[in-house]
Amino acid sequence: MNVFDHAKQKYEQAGVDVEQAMGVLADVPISIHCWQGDDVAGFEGFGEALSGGIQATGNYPGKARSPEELMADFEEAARLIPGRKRINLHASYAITKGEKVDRDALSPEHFKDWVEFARKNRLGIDFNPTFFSHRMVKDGCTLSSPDAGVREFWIRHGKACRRIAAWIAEQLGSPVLNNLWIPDGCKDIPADRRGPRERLKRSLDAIYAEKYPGVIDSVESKVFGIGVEAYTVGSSEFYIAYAATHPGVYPLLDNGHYHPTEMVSDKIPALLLFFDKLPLHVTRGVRWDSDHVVIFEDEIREIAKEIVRNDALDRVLIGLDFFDASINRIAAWVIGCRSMQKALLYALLQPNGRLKKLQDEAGYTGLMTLHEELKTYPFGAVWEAYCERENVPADKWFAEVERYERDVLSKRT
Ligand code: RNT
Ligand code: ZN
Repeated sequence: MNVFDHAKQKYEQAGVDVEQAMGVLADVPISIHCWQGDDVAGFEGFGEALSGGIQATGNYPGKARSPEELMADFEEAARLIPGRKRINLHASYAITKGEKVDRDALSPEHFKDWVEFARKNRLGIDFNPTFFSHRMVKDGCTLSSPDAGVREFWIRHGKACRRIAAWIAEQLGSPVLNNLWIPDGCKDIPADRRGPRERLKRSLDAIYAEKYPGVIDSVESKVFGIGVEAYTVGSSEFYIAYAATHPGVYPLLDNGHYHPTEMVSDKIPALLLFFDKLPLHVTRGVRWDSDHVVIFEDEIREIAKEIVRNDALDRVLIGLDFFDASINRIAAWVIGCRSMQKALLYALLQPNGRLKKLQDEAGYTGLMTLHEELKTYPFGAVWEAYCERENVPADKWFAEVERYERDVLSKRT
């Protein structure tokens, strides 16, 4: 008997339909962030350094320097990733063909090439206004700034991005998640925690005043950033309460944005009771950094399990968010995305009904036993078969990345 047949038999004995799990997985889109390809640099060419309390560390050679290079690199990664894919863009990746266009003047035409790229590669698109790496970030603040001129500039940017997102949705006939994250906060103890939040609330109301049917709006909270350690205006409570009181706006959970023992997997079922959609930034927090490459670890599996056992694969919008400049950037994309997909497959291969019944009947010894035994089930054989069916390499994809590095990346100087 080959390894896949053996694995199938083993899972079937546990009450799991392996074929069905593979079929479901093939239909789950993962939104892959464009910014892993160039260390969150973008194409504006104003010479601004990355700011806002986020950092891409490392200087691995070969990062993309133009739209053409970023698109080629993304296609290379996409060839090694099974299943459905979307591309997640930031406003700073506008393609302006040499023209200097400020953030508040961006319009759909600057994303025409991306729409064509998405069509050619059968991708959906998601979008993000860019509230960092810009001279109008004043004293670390944007939408919550005490300076009305600064707030107005960023409100115009926020509105411009929603118009762009609406246009993209219309072009592709697929809704666009438009996620807002701002870096606003203080390095040290603030004297006023309420004022900035009041101003942020008013700015958001202005940005979201218009309704756009194809746009799913979300607000992303954070606990701290580098240089913004003491106070974050857009905190978790602030945005969950804002979203709960503004239909059409959703709270986006980035699992790098909480205290180390606070788990996003636990927040997912809680919020699914109140929101019909729940967007995620899947990442990996390591000490102070919220953006390490996603790997197949416990919390990723737990997040995937919550999505699967709440029957929410069509309500949770899975996006990735990490940036590592110390390793091959294409490999980073491939590892991160495949790890998320592995976690989903792992979750789909759990006998979730049986496990739940054990909990409900207080069969905790049996529950722990089954949880632990399932960990050494032949999961790898199912993942391999899935990759083969999707026409991507099962485990030996790195040789192709090395070839691309030799032929393409190493020539970028
Ligand atoms: C920052 C947030 C945000 C960014 C991207 C580039 O802490 O996670 O999502 O990483 O928008
Ligand atoms: Zn994020």
